[in-house]
Amino acid sequence: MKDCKQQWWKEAKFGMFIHWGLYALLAGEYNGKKTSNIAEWIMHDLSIPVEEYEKLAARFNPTAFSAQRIVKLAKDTGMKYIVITSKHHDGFAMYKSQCSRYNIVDATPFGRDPIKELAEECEKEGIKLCFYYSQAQDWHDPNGFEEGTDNEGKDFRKYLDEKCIPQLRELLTQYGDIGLIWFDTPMGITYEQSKELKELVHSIQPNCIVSGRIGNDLGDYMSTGDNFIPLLPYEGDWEVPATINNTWGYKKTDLRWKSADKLLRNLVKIVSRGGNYLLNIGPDGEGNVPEESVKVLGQIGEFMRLNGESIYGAHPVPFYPYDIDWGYFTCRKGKIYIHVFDDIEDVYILNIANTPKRAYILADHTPLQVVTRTTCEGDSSWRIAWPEKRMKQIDTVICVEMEEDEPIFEPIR
Ligand code: FHN
Repeated sequence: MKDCKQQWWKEAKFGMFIHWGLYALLAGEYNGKKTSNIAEWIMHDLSIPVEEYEKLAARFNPTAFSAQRIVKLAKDTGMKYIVITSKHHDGFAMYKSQCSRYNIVDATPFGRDPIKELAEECEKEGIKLCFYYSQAQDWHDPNGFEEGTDNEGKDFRKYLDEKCIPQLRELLTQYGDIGLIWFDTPMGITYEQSKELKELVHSIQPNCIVSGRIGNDLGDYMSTGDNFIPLLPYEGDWEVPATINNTWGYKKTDLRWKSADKLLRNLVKIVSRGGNYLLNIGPDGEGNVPEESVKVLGQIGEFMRLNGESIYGAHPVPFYPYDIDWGYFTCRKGKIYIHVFDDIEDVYILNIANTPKRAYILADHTPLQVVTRTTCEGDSSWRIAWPEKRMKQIDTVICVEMEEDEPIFEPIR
């Protein structure tokens, strides 16, 4: 069972992923050819030669980028940490790197270090800054791995020593306290190499978490597959990395934006099963966050402002109802939160033997009556009726308070 040992991460529950790099300029299309895959893979998928892809740097001038706006967006959405691509598989560093001039400060007309700007803003706003770093795949470095190609004959050790390790050192020493390093696609990395990277991170910043995809099951927590939400609670610490449409990097033709309803259901579903939700935005080549993502995140933010208590630091309930079709449950000591997404007449909860002290709608504290009932077979239930008028919400959260020390339990059968 994974235990990342960092209380901030266990309580945060909701983070912002940012995929941003040179690929944002292409927005899914190169020389008239469109990629059918996720946009940040365009170099690989359309076999763009390194010397050609490199030329993008000379055109990359995302002057609309604003660390202040992005951090505010994360904060207003109720997200507690930001994980940004410091180097994705294309090998381009989105920060000032001393060990490779292939970086946003030295190779572009932009000349600014967005990671430094984000670090300053995150520090000011109390958001944890974290870095995505592609440790194994590097399509720019001749010795970095590339999926789907024969990596035979590459000197991966040389890549580790001359790029990966020095860059990780830079990231861990140039930008203050870092919440976590989000490693990805470990491919053929050996157990010893994953261990070496993990030890490197912890030797520089002992409290910095290492993501599940460092490889060889050495992560401090478990990352599920992209957009994969487990059916039942997993033990220990885990996180779902997820897209807001169907790509990570900006792709102008991908307009399949998930609705606020869908994203909120995902968040609540994940928290009700014990995980964290890392939801992505993909700024465009000018540094703008697509309007559609800003809009849905705004709606989630509204929910979080009124109902955050049912999410941050909340746990799964230790009893059955993962498969009710109208909503989900989260809890903390002395409180159960019933998340009602569908339009149901009244809320009927079976197989719960606690005695509620009081119940109310979390968003506006409207009191609710809970009728408890125990049959002669020993089945206990709660029935909660709605008030005559209620605020329209995607997820109406009912908070039921019980005795602080009373565990949540099923009736004896
Ligand atoms: O290949 C990457 C992909 O581009 C993206 O970064 C996602 C995020 O989880 N991780 C890999 C695929 O799982």
